[in-house]
Amino acid sequence: MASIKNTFRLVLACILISSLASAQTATLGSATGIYDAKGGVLTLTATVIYPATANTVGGVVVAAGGSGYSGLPTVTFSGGGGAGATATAEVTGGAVTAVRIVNPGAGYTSPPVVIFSGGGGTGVTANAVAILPQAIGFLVKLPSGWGFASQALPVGAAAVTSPAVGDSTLEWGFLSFPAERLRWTFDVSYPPGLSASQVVTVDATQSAYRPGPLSISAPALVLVLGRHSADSNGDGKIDLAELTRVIQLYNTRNGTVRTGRYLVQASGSEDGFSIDGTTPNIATVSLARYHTADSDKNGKITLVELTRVIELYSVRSGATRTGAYLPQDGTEDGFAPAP
Ligand SMILES: [Ca+2]
Ligand SMILES: [Ca+2]
Repeated sequence: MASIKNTFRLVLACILISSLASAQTATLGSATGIYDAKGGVLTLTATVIYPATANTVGGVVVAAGGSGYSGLPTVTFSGGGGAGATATAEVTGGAVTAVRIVNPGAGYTSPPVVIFSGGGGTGVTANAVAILPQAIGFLVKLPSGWGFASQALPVGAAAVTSPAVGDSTLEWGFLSFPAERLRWTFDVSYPPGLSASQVVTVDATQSAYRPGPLSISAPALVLVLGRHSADSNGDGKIDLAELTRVIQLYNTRNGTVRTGRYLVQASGSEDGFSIDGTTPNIATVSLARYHTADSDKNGKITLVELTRVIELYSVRSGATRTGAYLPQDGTEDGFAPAP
């Protein structure tokens, strides 16, 4: 019995070592990496990749060594839902004393049956130990004002814990999931009027496959403001027609006074805004969202703000005016010239 116990300990040690050494990742992605100043809904993708040892045969425990073995019996595996596992037997004193895994295989969802053939002896029995997934967690923290909207889980996955609509801390827990990796998408809503980069964080300690390494890498997802309000056609450049539209907003008058006032117009205008010729210059207004050019967000385009748009319009590449811009945190409008 002592040798069987030693073998069992050795197998457990091998399982532990291989689990700790294998990698897993928990990542959050966005197809575009950008959001819109108008507010809206973004689809994010969560992915958990399991350790290389998941769903493999991690070891074999010899239950009875048998007797009469003059050569090494051939070891094969049957069932268990997977394939590819191979192993060799060790014989001492006519009995099988150990089975060494050569290839752990893949896709096992339960321990396969261990079959011995040949070697001249009889009576050996052994049990395979499969390394099986147990649980997956995933925890995401959204920026202020963002909220969970909906999700689409893949076939073969069922969440026992899921976020509710409007949650800003999103937690998932899975007890069943496909082999190798779990990937799903979920939609989050975000408010209008944002300007700086938005950071969605993944809690690495909560976003992991168990059993698995104790710490994993789970980088934050940074989303940048994708489009200047003046860039009506969304090509990353301010052209003359787009600049002219901002000048039109700048020239808004209330009577004889130039106010530069504008209003949000959900549809029917090229930039989602319209001229406000009725609000007096001195009135204080609050809009549902603001034109990117209106960097102090007071509902009015001033000369300084118009000048900034002209600066972006005037960006050159060599001798050619391009009007190209890029998202840039820390500037008055969240953008910078892209020469
Ligand atoms: Ca444009
Ligand atoms: Ca303003």
